[in-house]
Amino acid sequence: MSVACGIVGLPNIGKTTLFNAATGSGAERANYAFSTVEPNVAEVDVPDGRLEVIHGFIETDKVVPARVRIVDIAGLAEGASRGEGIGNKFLGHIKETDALMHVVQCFEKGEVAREKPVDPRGDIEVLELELAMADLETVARNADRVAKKARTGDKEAIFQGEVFARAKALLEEGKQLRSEAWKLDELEALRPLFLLTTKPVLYVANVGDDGSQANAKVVAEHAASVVSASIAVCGDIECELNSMDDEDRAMFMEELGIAELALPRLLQATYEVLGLQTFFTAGEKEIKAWTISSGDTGPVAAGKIHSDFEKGYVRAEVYGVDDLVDHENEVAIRAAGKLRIEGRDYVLKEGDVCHFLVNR
Ligand SMILES: Nc1nc2c(ncn2[C@@H]2O[C@H](COP(=O)(O)OP(=O)(O)O)[C@@H](O)[C@H]2O)c(=O)[nH]1
Ligand SMILES: [Mg+2]
Repeated sequence: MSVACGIVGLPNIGKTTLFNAATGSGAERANYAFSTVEPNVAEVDVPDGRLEVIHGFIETDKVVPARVRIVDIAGLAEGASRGEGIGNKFLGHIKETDALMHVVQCFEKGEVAREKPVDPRGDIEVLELELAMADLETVARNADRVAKKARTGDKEAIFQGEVFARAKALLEEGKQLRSEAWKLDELEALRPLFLLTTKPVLYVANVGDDGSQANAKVVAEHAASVVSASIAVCGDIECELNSMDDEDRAMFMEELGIAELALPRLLQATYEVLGLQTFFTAGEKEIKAWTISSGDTGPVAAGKIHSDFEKGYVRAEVYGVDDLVDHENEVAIRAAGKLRIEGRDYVLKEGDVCHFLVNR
């Protein structure tokens, strides 16, 4: 199952525009393969130049990038958590995602006029309060459930009750649970609740063509203050660039001083906030990018390919993409002593190319 990322934010601030820009929906898009699962769900290839570098040296039938699922979550207006309007239905969609992209309006002149001046910090607060209130409802319901069991002396239920009580108190203050220090067993207790405010968040400052640098700075400062990441993107320009052919796009990007499209940066930042990294397998059938968590060991990585591989893992032969560039093929890498043999405890490095040897 690929990593899933939910786009959240107040209404009319460019969520759907960003979704379209990122997924190529509504435009002919040759650069990034995507498939629309539902109107608001798309799977996008994670652009990774290293795949083509590897392909430059190793013949293969197909090149398979990693994929990220992006969900455009509408309906999160102020009051959504109280079930006003269509909010609650959409809160359900966010639960299934691994991370949130919180889009914040930084552009000054939208087509939909705002009642108040653009206020990134205020907007972030309003939306995060909605997320906290939605979580509060979930936590309170579950606290009632485990309280009954705790009265029978059930140790697990007693522990869960304590964790839920602490979460409830924090949410009542409007706090985001991800900002709290939780122990591993406490996180385990919270995990089945799929709480929104525990998900890692990437703040996306939607800056528009007027620059809006001051507003973007406010978003960046907020992100830094809560130890999260932020990124500035111009949603509507990206969307327009997406509808062009390669030649026009290159010309406009040069004219506008845009060095690269936002999607690779967005996905890279998402990987970072999620603590994810990539490893590759390369053979004559396919060259493929796989997603793992930072700190994952050889057996865990092998288990991504086939669940049996985790238990059957014997060792891995590992090299870096740079080694391939230097030596041009695996035989030469081995001859140069650069092919590493790694056991069960090996912690993968970003961009490792691996052959796993497994007992089946
Ligand atoms: N000026 C400007 N307008 C934008 C930008 N991104 C979105 N908009 C406008 O904001 C309005 C709402 O956009 P939409 O993506 O539908 O917002 P959503 O409700 O958050 O999904 C549309 O009229 C867009 O044209 C931007 O980067 N700059
Ligand atoms: Mg929308």
